[in-house]
Amino acid sequence: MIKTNMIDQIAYELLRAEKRKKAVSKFVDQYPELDEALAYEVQERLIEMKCKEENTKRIGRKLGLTSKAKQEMMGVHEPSYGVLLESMQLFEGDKISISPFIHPKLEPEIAFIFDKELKGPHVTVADVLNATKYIAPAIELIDSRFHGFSFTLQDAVADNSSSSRFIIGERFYSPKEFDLKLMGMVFKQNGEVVATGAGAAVMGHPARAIAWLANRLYKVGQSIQPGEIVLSGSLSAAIKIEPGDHFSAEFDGIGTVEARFIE
Ligand code: OOG
Ligand code: MG
Repeated sequence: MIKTNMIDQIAYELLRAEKRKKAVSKFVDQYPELDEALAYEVQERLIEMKCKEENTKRIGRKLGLTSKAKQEMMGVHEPSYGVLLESMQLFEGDKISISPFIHPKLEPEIAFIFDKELKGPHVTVADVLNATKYIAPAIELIDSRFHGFSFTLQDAVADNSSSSRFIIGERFYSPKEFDLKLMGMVFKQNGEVVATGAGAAVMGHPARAIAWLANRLYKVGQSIQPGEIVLSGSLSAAIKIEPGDHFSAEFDGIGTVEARFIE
């Protein structure tokens, strides 16, 4: 198949899977030529299609597969990134219906909000902290469009790194007040602890994941823009959501973000 046809076809099938709530099989078997670079082209095409269809716009990025726990769970050895759209943002206090999703899971994350451009190729942890206006506690709802969350890195990249929705807690702090690698986190489902973690779970330091992103984006002529939100990756394994669930992710020093789900 001609390259552009393949890109359009995969992007179309992923968008249809999301809209119809019907998971698809991974694409690498059908398209062995789908390498990481092409997968990011699919992601770009998918995002253009979603922006049109949902009349929305880009507001940031997300990192995926940044923790050892997540990489082992998914059998991959490097992180991925995706795009956050305005239509994906939910707010604390919303009663979130799980009916639009295929098999939603939640992840506790630290969000970074930038007020300076962050441009590779040699971005460091210190550069990330200098460009960050605020950090905030966050929750990401992931919902892979692949059956049973079964995919290779290329499939997940094409699928915008399983992104679906996110919530940024309404407390904002300067990252300079904290040692983010030592920041502890307790994740509760209906009052019971289901996961714990520390910032260091994310590539040794959450800002290191952001530096990886900036340096990776440089290779495709892009950068992190002032005003953008970046989710730095889950501090623990993702937890499956059931209707009626109440989740809280409490971070040392920056407080708690909560999410409530209905049928
Ligand atoms: C890929 C996305 C993982 C994270 O924070 O690690 C992710 C997946 O596990 O489906 O968002
Ligand atoms: Mg995530």
